[in-house]
Amino acid sequence: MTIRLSGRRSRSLAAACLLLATASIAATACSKSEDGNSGATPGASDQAAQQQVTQSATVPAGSGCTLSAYGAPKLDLKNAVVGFSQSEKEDNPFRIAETQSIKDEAKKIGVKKLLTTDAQSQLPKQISDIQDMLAQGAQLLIVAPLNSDGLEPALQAAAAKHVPVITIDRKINATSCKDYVTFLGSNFVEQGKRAADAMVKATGGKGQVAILLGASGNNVTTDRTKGFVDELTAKAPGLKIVAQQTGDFTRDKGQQVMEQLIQSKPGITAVYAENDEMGLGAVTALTSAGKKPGKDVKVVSVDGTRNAVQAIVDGHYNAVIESNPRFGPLAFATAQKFYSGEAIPENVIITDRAYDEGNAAASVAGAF
Ligand code: GZL
Repeated sequence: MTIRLSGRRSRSLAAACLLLATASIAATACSKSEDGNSGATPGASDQAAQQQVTQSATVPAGSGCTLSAYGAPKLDLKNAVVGFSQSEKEDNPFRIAETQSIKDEAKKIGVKKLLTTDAQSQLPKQISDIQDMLAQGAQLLIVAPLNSDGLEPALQAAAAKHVPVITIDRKINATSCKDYVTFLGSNFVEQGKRAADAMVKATGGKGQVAILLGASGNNVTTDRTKGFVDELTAKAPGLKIVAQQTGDFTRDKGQQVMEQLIQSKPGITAVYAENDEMGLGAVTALTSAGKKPGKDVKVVSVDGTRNAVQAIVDGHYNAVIESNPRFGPLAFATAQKFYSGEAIPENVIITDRAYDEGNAAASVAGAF
């Protein structure tokens, strides 16, 4: 069961909307277009744009996860020790913005102590990070999982101490309201679909496209690929996918893979990168090879980092679909609701924006 709630204005409104919506109160102030993902165009005023989530249904009575069903003790966040487990090293603006958002909201709420760790993209380290924070007394865990599988030892350690886990960013293959309370994140299939629509617009639906896949082992890569491939198959059979290779969500690997593809697939006229860092690496490779990214080779990616949106403004990038990492307000608002006894939906899906040549200049300040 998924719930969405829209509220662009301020983090407090988004949080208030979440509280209203999942208490099954008609939150017209928070409601927005049903699809939510129409991609409200960000404006320069969105400097501190918080996450938008769009309500698509009230929480049916008796569903969702409550504190008593989960079996955790009540907790006043102001007197709590909260642990945040980051998955990838913070040389990716997505990760930097995500961690900062958690820190900022913890400070705003006045959490007694926030513990933070970074697994440096290593699953064993994310497991030990979480176990270490539990040993340090963490009473609530917010986790950005590296992979969809493999966190069981950490989840079991949290359950043994009746410490709830809120997952953000990537979805884990585990049991909601037992191994974790809820998933807060984007609709990644939708992101892939929207990237394909942007690619069709940029290419006129013809040419040869290479896909720079994200890291393996997580639902983000799987879903962004599925969304893109299915939409292209349906909408633009004249746009042929000639290569799919992982760039591990990093700029260096994205550049390396693009350098190889330029040699092996010289007919490439478009690149879909499953995150901005790989897309920017591809731009470097294309430019070094004497090509004109954004012009003779179209580039579309996902995240919404400032560097990628600026590349649209500079003319060597074509479109970016946002994957908003600013989970702080929503994560803590969800925790506040959970501890107040409200039922939390299994999935809380955020609404992501989109950037192209029509809005990039006015919106780059709102990118991260
Ligand atoms: C998406 C997140 C992805 C980002 C990448 O929620 O998991 O991981 O899109 C990051 O930038 O590497």
